[in-house]
Amino acid sequence: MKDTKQKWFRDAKFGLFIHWGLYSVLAGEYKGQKTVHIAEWIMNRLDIPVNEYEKLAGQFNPVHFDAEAIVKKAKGWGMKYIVFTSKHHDGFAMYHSKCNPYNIVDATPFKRDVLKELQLACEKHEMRLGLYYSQAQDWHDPDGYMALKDNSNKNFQAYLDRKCIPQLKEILTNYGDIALIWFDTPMGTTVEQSRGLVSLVKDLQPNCLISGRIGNELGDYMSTADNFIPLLPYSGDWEVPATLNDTWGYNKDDNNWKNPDDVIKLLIKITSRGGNYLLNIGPDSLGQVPQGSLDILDRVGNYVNENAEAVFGTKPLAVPYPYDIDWAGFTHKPHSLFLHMLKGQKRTIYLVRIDNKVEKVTLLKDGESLPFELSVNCEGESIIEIELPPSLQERAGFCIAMHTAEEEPLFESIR
Ligand code: FHN
Repeated sequence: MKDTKQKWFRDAKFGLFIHWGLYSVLAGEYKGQKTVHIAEWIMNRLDIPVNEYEKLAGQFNPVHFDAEAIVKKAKGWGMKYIVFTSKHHDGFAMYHSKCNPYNIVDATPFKRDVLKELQLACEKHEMRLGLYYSQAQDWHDPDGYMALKDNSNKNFQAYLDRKCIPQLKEILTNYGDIALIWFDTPMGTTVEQSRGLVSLVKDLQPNCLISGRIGNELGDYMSTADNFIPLLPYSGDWEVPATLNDTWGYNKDDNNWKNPDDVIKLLIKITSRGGNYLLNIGPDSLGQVPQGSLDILDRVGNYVNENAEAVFGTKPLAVPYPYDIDWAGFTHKPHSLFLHMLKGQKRTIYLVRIDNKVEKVTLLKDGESLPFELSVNCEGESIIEIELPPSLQERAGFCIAMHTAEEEPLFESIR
């Protein structure tokens, strides 16, 4: 079990991932060829030579980038942290790196340190900032790993010494408090190399968390596979990185946006199993966040804000209930059991074999009391029946709070 020993991470539940880099210039298409894979992988998937890909820097001029607007949006959606790609697999630094000129300040006409802007905006709006850093894959450095290609002749340690370690020092020294470093795809990183990176991070910023994808079981918390939600609660600290369409980096042709109700459902599933949901946006080459993602996040943020009490700082249930039901999710805090209605129901809701003395049932968003009855059914099971008022029947996206005399919820199933 992974334990960050940091309450903020365990309570956070909801964060914003930002995948942004040179790949946004291509937006999924290079010389008339479209990538069918995630757009930030276009250099690898379409075998774009380094000296060709590098030229994108000369065209990267994201004049509409507005760090503060993004941070304010994230705050408004109820998110508690932001994770930004300081360097993705393509090797291009999205900050002013002094040890490598392949970066947004030295290599583009834009010349602005967007990470510095993000740091200042996060500080202003009290938002935690985490940094994604691709520690193993670097398609620009001749000795960085490149997935799906031959890496046998690479001197990976030379790349670590020459680029990865100096850049990590920069991002951990020049950008204020970094809440976490989001390492990714460790590939052939040895235990010793991973340990070296961990010590480097902790020496410079002892409170900075390290994602599970440092590899070699050395992370502070578990990162699930992309868009993967464990079926059952997982004790310890963990996070699901997830997309809102089918790519992380911007792809002009990907409009396969998730339904906001489904995203709410996923958020509650993750929260009810004890994890955090790190939801991605991929700004375009002008720095604009795609409208499709803004629309979804506005809707999700609405649910989160209306029901913040039942999302943040909550715990998963200690008692098992059927986690495969798709219309309800549960979270709890001492003396409160929260029932998230994820799909419309046109009937009375029953919690069965309930051993709680329920004192009050309310609609969380406005405190309206809902009628309920504690009784024993013909099978001799103690039940609570909650009658949905007509206005809530067949509706999804609301939360019912049950106030209980006991600290912990005690029931076996829901019908
Ligand atoms: O290869 C990356 C991918 O581009 C993206 O950054 C995701 C985010 O979790 N991580 C890797 C694949 O799992």
